[in-house]
Amino acid sequence: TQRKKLIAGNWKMNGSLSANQALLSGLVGQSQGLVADVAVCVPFPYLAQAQEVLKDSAVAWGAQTLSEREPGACTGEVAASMLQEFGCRYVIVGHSERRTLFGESSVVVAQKAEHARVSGLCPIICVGETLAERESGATLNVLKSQLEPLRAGLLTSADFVLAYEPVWAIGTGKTASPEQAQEVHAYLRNWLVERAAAISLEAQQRIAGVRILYGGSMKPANAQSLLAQPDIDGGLIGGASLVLEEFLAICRAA
Ligand code: 3PY
Repeated sequence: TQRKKLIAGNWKMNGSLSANQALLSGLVGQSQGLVADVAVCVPFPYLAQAQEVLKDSAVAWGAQTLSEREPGACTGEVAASMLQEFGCRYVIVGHSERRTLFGESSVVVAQKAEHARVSGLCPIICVGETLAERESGATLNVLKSQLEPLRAGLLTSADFVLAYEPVWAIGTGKTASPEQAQEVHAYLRNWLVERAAAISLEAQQRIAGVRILYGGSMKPANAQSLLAQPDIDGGLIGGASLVLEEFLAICRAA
């Protein structure tokens, strides 16, 4: 299966109206001719701005989390249907910062992904191990337990993206080597195929199209070697997505 690569920026809690304007319009101006799909995941208050600037371009946009609950009495939360109204294509769920700083469990992450799916959004589901887990040889078991709660409906739809983000490589400047990343990506792909096969033949066939991104300090200097791996279908880009030239360089490497 040929999978089109996806480069998605994760702005995290960064940006301002004026800085975003420059970054987004620069992207629109310079993203012609890119082979990969490109997206930016911005803070909630900037979704309208992203929609306005990107609406006639090939660049998609999305959010960085959403509520696992139905709309209603839930102060401070944002529902999938609201993201959909702002034209979001993607929404990140279960980034390690959400898991560690806000206590999101894998069960909650799976609920969020399900809400996204039901509203027609494509969740970018993040998984990854800590340094201690890697060093104790627990990496694959940790990933498996993070994937386990994902619902059959989501797996059958195959309208989701997985992102492998080793926690020890997030915001640390450390990157998994292409071989380390490929090993994990191959495991994740295999998990998806086996799980989908247990659901239905249709699910098994569709799951081959699901993209698995690498995230964790991907930058122009290491993008090419990571993206050359057979099971790395793109990147979820932190810091480098805030710098137009760096983000574009990664997009061009894909
Ligand atoms: C990083 O690049 O550090 C990220 O966390 C991307 O999501």
